[in-house]
Amino acid sequence: METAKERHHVMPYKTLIGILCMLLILTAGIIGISMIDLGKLNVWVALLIASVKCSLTAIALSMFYIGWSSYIDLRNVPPGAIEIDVFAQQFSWIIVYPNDKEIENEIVVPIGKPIKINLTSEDVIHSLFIPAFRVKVDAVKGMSSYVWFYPDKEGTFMFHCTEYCGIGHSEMNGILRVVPEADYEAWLEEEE
Ligand SMILES: [Cu+2]
Repeated sequence: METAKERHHVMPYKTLIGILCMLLILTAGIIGISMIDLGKLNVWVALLIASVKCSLTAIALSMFYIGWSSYIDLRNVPPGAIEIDVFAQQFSWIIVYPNDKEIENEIVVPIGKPIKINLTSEDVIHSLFIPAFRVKVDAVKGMSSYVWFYPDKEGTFMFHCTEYCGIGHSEMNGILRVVPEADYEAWLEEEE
């Protein structure tokens, strides 16, 4: 799997896509105007048709651009993210930290650092949902997925499995604690 750093290099493409969209709008406008037979149409009607064409093209491309750039933001993990491995299983979450500390159903993260969660499943399909940070991703056996979020508020939040995975599904919940960095470091070194 490519690293967070490699993925981050996709960011300049947003600018490239913006420029391409502008060029496409311009081209569409020029083609639109050149296709109109000015001899048969009043010039103002011709300009109106051309501008409507340009506007529709611009709206469609803007919608695409907004959707695409939002998607890229969701998928590009900022550099320096703390990587935490999460293994979903019937019916709990195994969390493995960068120092190999392993714990069940509890994610502890420092405030103000991007967090990347690498996710997979040990059995059936599960889905990790952290409503407080608006992220949700499926966990599939034999497949590695990921999601990232930025914990910008301290506190205790819930996370849940949101893919029906069997009789204990509704109990497949955990606690996410966002703490000051010093507390996180101390917690990481604690024996469970
Ligand atoms: Cu589940």
